[in-house]
Amino acid sequence: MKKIKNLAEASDRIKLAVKNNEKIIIYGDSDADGICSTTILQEAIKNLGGSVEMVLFPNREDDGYGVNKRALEYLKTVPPCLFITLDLGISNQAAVDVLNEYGFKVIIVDHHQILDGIPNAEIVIDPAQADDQSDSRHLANVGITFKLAEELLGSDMSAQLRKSFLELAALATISDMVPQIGDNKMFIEEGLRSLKHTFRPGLRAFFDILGEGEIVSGGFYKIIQALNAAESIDFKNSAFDLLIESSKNKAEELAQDLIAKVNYKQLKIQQIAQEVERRISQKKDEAIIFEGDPAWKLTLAGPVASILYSKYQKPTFIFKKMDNESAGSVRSTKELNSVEAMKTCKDFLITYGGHPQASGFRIKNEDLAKFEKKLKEHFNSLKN
Ligand SMILES: [Mn+2]
Repeated sequence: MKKIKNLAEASDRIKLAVKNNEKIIIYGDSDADGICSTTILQEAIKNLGGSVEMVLFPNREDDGYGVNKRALEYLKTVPPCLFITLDLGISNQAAVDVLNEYGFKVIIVDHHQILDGIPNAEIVIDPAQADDQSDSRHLANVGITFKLAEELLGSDMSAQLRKSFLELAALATISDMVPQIGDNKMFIEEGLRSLKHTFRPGLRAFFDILGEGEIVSGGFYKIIQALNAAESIDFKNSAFDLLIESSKNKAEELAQDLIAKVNYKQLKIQQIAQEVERRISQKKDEAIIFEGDPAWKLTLAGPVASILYSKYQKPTFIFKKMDNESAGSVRSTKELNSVEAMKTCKDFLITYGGHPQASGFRIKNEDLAKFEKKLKEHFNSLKN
């Protein structure tokens, strides 16, 4: 099988940066896939004898997904430096132009669908690129990052380090709900097997708090939920802090805090889902579910959309309505491709992107009605 396009190039470029003592920044997404990818890459670079100057995660709720305006403002004075994105970036054409202007050298590592074109980065890894012949489109970002770590370290990757990376690859692969085939299946099987004996204090903490029995019978979902529960504040993320924590006591504290967040989040998700169900009870013939509210948290829109999508089997758009803009999450099927649907609205969407089955968007409130109407027309036309 062919290697992922630009994997070797990215590896060589990172090695060069380490050799030349270039500053390296990692900018990762704030979910389990982004956080686990970031942990693996940072530790791989450390094992090369290098170091990562700064690790950043966007606050999706307040500042938006991807390389957002606040990040660009924050990063202005940092270059020269190598800037690596993980699990985001492929839809950030304009932001990458700004990063280039500031003097960053950008490497994008992403697995989301390509929109209008590929950002003008020095190196772009995304198996969704048309000319990527690796057949790795099913990988979560963590799978790509694992392969990048293998490329970086080669035979210097000890068996123990490989296992430790596989544990993270397993958790994030399950979390991202990619098909459990090929390498994904291997990550999950080998990673979960190793997880029970993990040396990583941040993961060990869950076994100590919840008990091994509960975790194993729960399919490790408790850990995955916890890794997804942290919100990034000032570009920091406590789930990432947990994964890189070396003290057992501190790790238990952080894990405990995340578990409490999960419980609270579950309650909120149920409440919002019930509210949406109440609203759509009068709209049974509509082709889609399209609901928003100022009181709903953007970070809960995805889980709420997942619940409603699986119950009603309709493309589901759930959003938080803010003062001037709304932002939301979408769940649908591969056939009823949500990214393609939003492409028909790209002239008035501020941002959009993701996977056919799971995506997101940001829009001006004045365009919401037009958006809903166009989406309904689009999905109705697919039915006929
Ligand atoms: Mn991902």
